[in-house]
Amino acid sequence: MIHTPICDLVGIEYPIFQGGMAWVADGYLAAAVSNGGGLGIIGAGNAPGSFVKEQITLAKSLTNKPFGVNVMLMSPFADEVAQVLADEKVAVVTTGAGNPSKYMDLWLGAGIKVIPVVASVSMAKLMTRVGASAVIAEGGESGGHIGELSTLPLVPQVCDATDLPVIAAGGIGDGRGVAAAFMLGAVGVQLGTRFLTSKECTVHPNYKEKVLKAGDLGTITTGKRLGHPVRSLKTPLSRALAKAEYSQISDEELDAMAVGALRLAAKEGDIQKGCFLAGQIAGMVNKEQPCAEIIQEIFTEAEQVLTGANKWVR
Ligand code: TUI
Repeated sequence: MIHTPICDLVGIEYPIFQGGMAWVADGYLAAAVSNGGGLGIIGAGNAPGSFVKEQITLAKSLTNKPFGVNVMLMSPFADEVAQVLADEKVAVVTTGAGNPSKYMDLWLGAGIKVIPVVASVSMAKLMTRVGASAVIAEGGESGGHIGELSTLPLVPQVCDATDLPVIAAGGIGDGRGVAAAFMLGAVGVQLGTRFLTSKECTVHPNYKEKVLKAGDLGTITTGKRLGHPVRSLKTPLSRALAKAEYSQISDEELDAMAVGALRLAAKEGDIQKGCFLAGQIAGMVNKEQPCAEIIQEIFTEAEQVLTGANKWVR
């Protein structure tokens, strides 16, 4: 059995978090992951505080286990969402796409464990200084907004830079990836894309189908010119965005091409105009499974891999 300090820190059975995917990770998915023994996480994305509060109420009605909420720091509603989380005293807050320092006093004062996503050593050091409980080191293999580094070089460098527990994310899709993360010094993992295709995930069926059918080269990164690179599935929209990036169109026009596209993918399943965020492990998932089964399967495999890890050593 794999048991690490992150299990005790947040009160979970298996050291696995479900990524707080914007427009995808609702209270229903978060509760299913928490009931399966991991840490379910509601994705606040660009939603207002009232929506996040509803999802917390839904999750609380479906599980007695701890769950978390991810704050997308580029959201125009980040301030009000931050206050809702303090009022609701959620067990864990994770953050993404920025620096959460200004909310630390509020959250720590409410007794919340704050676990920011970091994409660099400098951000890991800063989060250590401002009182984070752990950090999630997320490599650019992941879906959505990504940093510069890949998981393999990022995780050990973050582990060397902080005494906090480190959770690895980006490019982890099965037990082999989990075992690899532990080899790099992580004490937990966060998976997004693998849970997007779970039975309990309420995202539009077209989104799940596109992820399940994607191959190894099924994703593309766009948005670098605007300063926020994003990984998504290859679709008519993402191909058009990739092409437009090297054209003469203005930054404003480029930005406008993607407005509302995430909602169109997640809620309408719009194959033409939707933006289907997904990580590189999309090529590794080919069936819809219950969250509890995903967690069991991953840790059974990780244990086998770790037990036999010395098979080449003579
Ligand atoms: O946040 C994510 N993934 C996301 S957010 C999102 S919504 C969105 N949609 C379109 C454009 C932008 C966002 C979809 N996917 N992952 C966590 C993550 N955080 N990855 C990288 C970072 C990160 C980057 C820079 C964290 C901190 C950071 O600090 C920079 C600074 O100095 O503020």
